[in-house]
Amino acid sequence: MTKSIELQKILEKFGVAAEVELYGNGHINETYRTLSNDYILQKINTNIFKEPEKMMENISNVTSFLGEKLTAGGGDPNRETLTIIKTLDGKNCYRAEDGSVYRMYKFVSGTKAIESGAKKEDLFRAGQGFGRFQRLLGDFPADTLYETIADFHNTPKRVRDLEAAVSADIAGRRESVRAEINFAMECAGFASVVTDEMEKGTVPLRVTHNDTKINNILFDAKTGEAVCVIDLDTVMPGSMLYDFGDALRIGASTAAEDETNLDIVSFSSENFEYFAKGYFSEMKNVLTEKEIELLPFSAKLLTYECGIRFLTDYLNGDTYFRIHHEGHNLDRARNQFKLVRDIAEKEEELKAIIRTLMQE
Ligand code: ADP
Ligand code: GN1
Ligand code: MG
Repeated sequence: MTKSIELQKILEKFGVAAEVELYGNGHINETYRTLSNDYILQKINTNIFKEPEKMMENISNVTSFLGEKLTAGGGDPNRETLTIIKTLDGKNCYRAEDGSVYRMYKFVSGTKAIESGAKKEDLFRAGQGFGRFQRLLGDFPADTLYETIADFHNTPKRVRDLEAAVSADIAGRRESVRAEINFAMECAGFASVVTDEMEKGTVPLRVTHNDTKINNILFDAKTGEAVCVIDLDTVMPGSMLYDFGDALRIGASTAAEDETNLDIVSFSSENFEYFAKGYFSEMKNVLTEKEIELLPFSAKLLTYECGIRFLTDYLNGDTYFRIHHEGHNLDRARNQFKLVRDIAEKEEELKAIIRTLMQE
């Protein structure tokens, strides 16, 4: 069966007949849009998400909860949160005979995703958008959430995964990335800062998104306002520091995540400031002292964590993140490590920005 016929058969399960094309730049799922721009069809990556039905139940519960809050606040749930299109037999996703799993969402129209090169205004709006998302989920019953990926932001565990990949050297690439491995290990000392504070209780567990890269929030194509937080696969209990830091990883970078000219890769303190301003407009009064203190650090931690995940995947032979060319994961890792160095140099400046914003 050709891909197109195969997809038509899948679409029928959702009661939709339409032409589709590949869409978006996600690293995990396979995303299609209908040419009519009505629907998004996604093939869920079941190597990563082992129990997609349970994950979809999380997403269904979270989007229903958000929908009610948005309606109560005069918002538009059809635009401001994802809407699942169920299969004709009432399920949140369709499991084909070969085990592949598909889901469908309403296409959030009149919006754009920002992949890189975000401006400070975009960062303010992204901060508002992700902040609002967390605020609205502040009283969501966290214990009802299924953990879609265990230890997702457990950075010390990510370091151990890297060590295991280095030892196994399954793709025979270890010697070519000695410098990167050494850098990763030199930084490992700060990997446990957030998990340690969470154990102490100074950084509380909240319902968080856990994958706040800037293309996981859609902006109004005309006004530029943040409209809808998408990619809800990893909504789980976590720290707000994960969401704050991860959003800045690409949002405050002066270049794309896979830019290989590292001279043009740096961390914009101005974008950091604007993101924090937007985030504070929703969450300032909710944060603990420790969370506030660790905001600048979170950008470094999450960038480091992502860098070591790319490096680990490179060593493992590129089995996790979608790549578009040989060495893509290594390019991404080097890029993230350049940013880590830059954030480290700017950490005092970033702390001063937060102090000033706290006084406003
Ligand atoms: P991945 O897990 O692979 O990152 P995403 O769910 O983030 O998959 O989708 C990939 C891209 O598809 C997004 O960055 C966005 O550009 C686009 N997209 C996803 N869902 C929608 C939607 N409901 N409406 C419009 N665009 C969407
Ligand atoms: C993946 O799914 P996507 O492309 O929005 C990854 C994130 C990484 C990011 C790096 C489930 O995000 O954790 O930070 O790539 N998502 C998952 O760009 O692993
Ligand atoms: Mg995504």
